[in-house]
Amino acid sequence: MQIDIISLLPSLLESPLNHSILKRAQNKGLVNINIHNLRDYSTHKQKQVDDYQYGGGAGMVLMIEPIVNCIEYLKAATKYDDIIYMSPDGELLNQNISNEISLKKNILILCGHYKGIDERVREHFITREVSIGDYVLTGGELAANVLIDSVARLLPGVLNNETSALEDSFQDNMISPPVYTRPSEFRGMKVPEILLSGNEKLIQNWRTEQSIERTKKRRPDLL
Ligand code: 6GU
Repeated sequence: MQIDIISLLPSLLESPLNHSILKRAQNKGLVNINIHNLRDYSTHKQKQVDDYQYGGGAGMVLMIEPIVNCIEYLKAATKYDDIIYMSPDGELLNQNISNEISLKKNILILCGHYKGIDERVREHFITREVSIGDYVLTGGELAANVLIDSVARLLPGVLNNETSALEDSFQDNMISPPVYTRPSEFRGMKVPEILLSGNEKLIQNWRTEQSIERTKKRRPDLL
């Protein structure tokens, strides 16, 4: 999969992409992630990328020209399955959306800033708008990192255990059961006996039960 990101703050995106699982996924060639600095596509002398909004009001708006310059430059080399704008008024990210996006070959993600971007970009160039929750961030970068992380870990070969993404919370609209590791007893706090029993069938049943109980209690909206 190829993921291109357009951002005014590339360094804000970098760290999460260059550690642990995402770093390994890129090194293995399972995902190719490129960050493009929007400012490089400004044709202004001062590399301006934002301006006051028509009609008045506080807050700067990202201008259409540098964004379209950048999108068109990238589109000349790559055919994108989706051009995604990260925005708090987009569709709310969930596991289904991450699964769906993980099946695409090439995606382009645009991170907004300030008051937003010129609406004409959204109307004519963006194919999908994604939000990571009902709260406002200073820009789309952190949200893009969340989206990319949730998508990249689903790509074949990215996680060590082939089945582990399938058993995630939310993958079947259920919360995962609790997990434990050694020691089996710590300051009198014990691991549930059944997990030490070695009986796979009983353990599987227990996990399913726990999963249902937790979902009922914590996220009844999922049931
Ligand atoms: Cl995608 N962007 C911003 N700026 N704020 C958000 C968001 C995105 N998702 C939730 N809040």
